[in-house]
Order: sequence, then C-alpha cells, then structure tokens
Amino acid sequence: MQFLINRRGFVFLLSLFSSSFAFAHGYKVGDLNIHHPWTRATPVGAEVAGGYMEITNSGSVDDRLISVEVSGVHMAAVHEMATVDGIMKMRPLPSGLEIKAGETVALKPGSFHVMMMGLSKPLIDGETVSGILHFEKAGSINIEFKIEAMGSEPAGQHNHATVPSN
Ligand SMILES: [Cu+2]
Repeated sequence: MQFLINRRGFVFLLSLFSSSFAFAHGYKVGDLNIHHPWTRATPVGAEVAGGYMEITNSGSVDDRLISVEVSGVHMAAVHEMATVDGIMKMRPLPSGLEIKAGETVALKPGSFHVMMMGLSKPLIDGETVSGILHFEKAGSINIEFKIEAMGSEPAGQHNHATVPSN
C-alpha cells in the first residue's frame, strides 16, 4: 500500500488493490498480449519454480506457445497440471500451449505453467527473471518475470517436489 500527499494535502491511495496490481506489467507481440508474467520467490536449495502469466489472443488466427527460455535456469518448458486419480500431476506439452483466436489462456498455479528446472540461484522477492517466449505465429518476445513473495498464492497447489512419478 502506498500513499502520496499532494501540495494541497490530499492523500491519494495509489494502490487500492493487490500487490500484483501494483506491479502489473505486460507485453505485446503480434496479436498476443502477455499480462503480468510472474514467479514466486524460492527457498535456498530449491531446484524448480513455476512461471505464470495470462496470454490473450486478440487476432483471428490460433497461435501456440511452443517454447520458453529463462535466464539462469538449466531448462524451461511449458507444462500442464491435471488431477489424475485424485493426485495432482504435471507433464510437458509436446506441441506447446494453444492460444485460440479471441481467447485468453491463464498460466497459473495448479494449471498451465512455465516449468523452470535447475535454478542456478534462489529467486528473490522483488527481483525479476528474464525470459523469452516463442510463439508459433506471433514470433518471439523478451519478457521479465516479476518475483513475488513466497506466500503470494495459495500454497500446496504446485509442489513439484512431491508429485509422484508413477
Ligand atoms: Cu511443472
């Protein structure tokens, strides 16, 4: 929450909403709008993290997020999560994530996400991680993932360390 006092003494509330509103940022490539890429701060020793954003396709042609690069990370991939027999599992999307014309796809905890594997250092709250999104039609764009606090989303929805591998 931030306040600003002007010359007449009025107090303005700059951020009435959530912290993610205050740090909202976005990108545009072709007909795609990428809203607020973010990730979560990680504890020391963590090897993986999830990257999240919303992608809106305002064009008339379906597109596809085919691959992602993230700096300082051994490997990044587009994953989906689904509940199978009551157990949350995730897997890579071999042909990428479809972004249909006129639709918005949310990458979020417990759902589609950018899987960052092999972190070279912890992700620190308030810093950013740079990445590149590669789309089939719209091409590529450089983005920054904002690193938000560890508790910034409900916990336990995206714990890769405990996902069974059977
Ligand atoms: Cu994953």
